[in-house]
Amino acid sequence: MKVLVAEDDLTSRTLLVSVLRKWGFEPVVAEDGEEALALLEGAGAARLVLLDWSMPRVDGVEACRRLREREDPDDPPYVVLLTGRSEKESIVEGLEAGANDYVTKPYDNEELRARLRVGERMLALQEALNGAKAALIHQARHDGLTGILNRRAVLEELERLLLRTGVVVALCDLDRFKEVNDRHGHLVGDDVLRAFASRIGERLEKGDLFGRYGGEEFLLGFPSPGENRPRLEGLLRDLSSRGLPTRSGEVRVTMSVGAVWGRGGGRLDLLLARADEALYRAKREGRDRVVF
Ligand code: GH3
Ligand code: MG
Ligand code: MG
Ligand code: MG
Ligand code: MG
Repeated sequence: MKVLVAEDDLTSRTLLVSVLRKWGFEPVVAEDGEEALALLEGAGAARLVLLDWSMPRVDGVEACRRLREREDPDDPPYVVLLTGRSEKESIVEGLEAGANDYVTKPYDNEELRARLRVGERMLALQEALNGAKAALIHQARHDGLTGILNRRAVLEELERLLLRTGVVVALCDLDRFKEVNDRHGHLVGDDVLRAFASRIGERLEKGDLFGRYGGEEFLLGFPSPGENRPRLEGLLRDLSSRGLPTRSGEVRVTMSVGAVWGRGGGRLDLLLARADEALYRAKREGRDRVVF
C-alpha cells in the first residue's frame, strides 16, 4: 500500500521511508504540504498519509484542513500527523483539523506500525462500505430476476427521454406466458424471462432503454421516431425463430408489442395508456405482432 510521507527534514524523512519500506509499504515522498496536496490528487494517489506539522509553504495541519475540504466523502484519505508538538493544545488542533490520528516524535517504530495498520483497517472498511453502497444503488434500479432496469428505473429514464427528445415506447407482453408456466413450471418460466431479457438486450443500441414493467411485460424506449418498426419486427422474428435456453431445454415464445411515439414534453402516463391500447390490439389481432 502507498503511504504519502510529507516531511521537510531530510534525516527524519530518510528514516521514515526506510522503515516504511521494511514494513512493505510503498512510500511516496513530499518535502512540504503543498507538494503533499499535489501528490494526493487524482486516481491512484496514496490514501494513507503521514504529515509532519512544521514544514515550509503549507504546514501539515493546514494541508490536512485543505485535504478535508476537497476530499471525496466516499474516499477520504487516512491522515496521521507525525510531529514533535506534544502539548495537548496541538493534539486537539491537529485532530480538529481533520487528522485521524496524532503521533508525537520521537515515535516508537512498533507503535507507528500498529497505528498504520489501524489506518489500513479504516480504509478497508471504507472500501467495503463503498462496495455495499454501490450494490444497494444497483439493486434499487434493477430487476432481481432479469438484471435489467426495474419498473421504477425504466419509467424514470423514459420520463427523462420524453422531456428531452421524445421517445418511442414499446410495451412488450409475452404471449400466453401462463401456458409456459403451466406446461414447464415456474422455474422454467423464470428462465424464459431471463433468457428473453438477455436476447433483447443483445440487440439494443446505445441510448435505447429496456426494463421490466412487471411480470411478463417489458418496456422498450427508443430515442428517435424513425426506423423503429423494422427493429421491433426484427426482435419479434428473432424471438419466434429461435427458442430461448432454459434448464429443461429450449422454449419458444412470442411477444406482442404496442408501440407509440411520444413527442418531447408529453406526459408519460398518457403515452403508456396509448401503448397499452396498441398492445391490446396486437393481442386481439392474433399476437406475435407489433401494433403502432
Ligand atoms: P397473453 O398472451 O394474453 O398475454 O397471455 P398470458 O398468459 O401471457 O397473460 P396473463 O396475464 O394471463 O398471464 C401472465 C402470466 O405471467 C401469469 C404469471 O404467472 C406469469 N408471470 C408473471 N411474472 C412471472 C415471473 O416472474 N415468473 C414466472 N415464471 N411467471 C410469471
Ligand atoms: Mg518539519
Ligand atoms: Mg401480461
Ligand atoms: Mg402475456
Ligand atoms: Mg393477459
